[in-house]
Amino acid sequence: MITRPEEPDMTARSHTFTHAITRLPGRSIVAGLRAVDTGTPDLETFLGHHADYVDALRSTGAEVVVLDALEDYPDSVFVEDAALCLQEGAIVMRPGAPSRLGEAALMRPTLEMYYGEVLEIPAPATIEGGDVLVCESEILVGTSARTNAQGIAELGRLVGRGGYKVRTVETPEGVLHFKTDCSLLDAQTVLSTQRLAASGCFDGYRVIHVADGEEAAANTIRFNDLVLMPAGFPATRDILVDAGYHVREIGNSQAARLDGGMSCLSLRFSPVG
Ligand code: CIR
Repeated sequence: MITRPEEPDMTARSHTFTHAITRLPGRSIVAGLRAVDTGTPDLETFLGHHADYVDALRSTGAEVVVLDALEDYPDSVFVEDAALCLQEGAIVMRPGAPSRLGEAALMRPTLEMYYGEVLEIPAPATIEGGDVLVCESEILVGTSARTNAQGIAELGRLVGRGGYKVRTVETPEGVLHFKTDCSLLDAQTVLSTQRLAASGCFDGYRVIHVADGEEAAANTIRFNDLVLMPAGFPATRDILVDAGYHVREIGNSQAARLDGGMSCLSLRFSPVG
C-alpha cells in the first residue's frame, strides 16, 4: 500500500543536513562481517560506488568529510554504526559486534571537531547507529542482535535531557539492523518493508512500502532534496518517483555483500553553532 504525501516536506530538521562524515573502504573489506556469504566484496568496485555516494551528498551543498580507511577494522566504512549525531550533540555508540568496538572510539576526534564535547554509551550496554531512526519528534530504536535494552536505556538517558523521546521497537528476526528495513523520507513519511511495518511501529506515520521482492531497497537516505537508494530496485524507484521524491540511485552491490546499504555509509548532521 502507498500513502502518497501531498507534497514531500523539504524543510524539516530530520532530513536537512549541512554535513556528513564518511570513511573509505580499505583492503580489509574482504574480511567484513556478513550473515550469509554471497561473495567477497571487490575493493575497486566498492571505491567507485563510494565516490558516487559522496558526490551525491556533496551535490546537495553539504560539506562531506571522507576519512582514511582503517585496515584494522574491516567494517569501518559503515560509519553510521559508530556514532549518533544530533543537532545538539554527538554520542559515540558501543557496537554489539566485538570486532567493531574499536572503530567507534576512533570516530571521536572527528566528532569533536564539530561538536566539542562528545558523549559516549558506557559498557556493558551495546547499541549501533543502524538501529536508530531519528524522526522529527521521536527517536525509534530497534532491539537487535547488536542493540540491547541497556543500550537503548543509556541512549534515552543521554538524549532525554535534550528533550528527545526514545521509543523502543523491534527489529524483525534475522534482520541485521532496524534501518535495514526502513528509512525516513520526510517528517511524516517512512519507507518500509511489509514485515517491519506490520509490527505497527509506524502507526501515525505515512508508510510507503517497498515493492514485493525488493526488501533490500528499504535502506535509503533522505539527504536534503535527494533520496539516495541502492541501484537495482526499479519498482521501488518508480514508487518513490511517483510520490514526488528526487531519487538518486547508487551502486551498492559490494556493500550489500556485507549487509550494508545507503544509511550505513554516512553520519549525517547539522551541528548547532
Ligand atoms: C556489520 O555486520 O556490522 C557490517 N558488515 C554491516 C553494517 C551495516 N550497517 C548498518 O546497517 N548501519
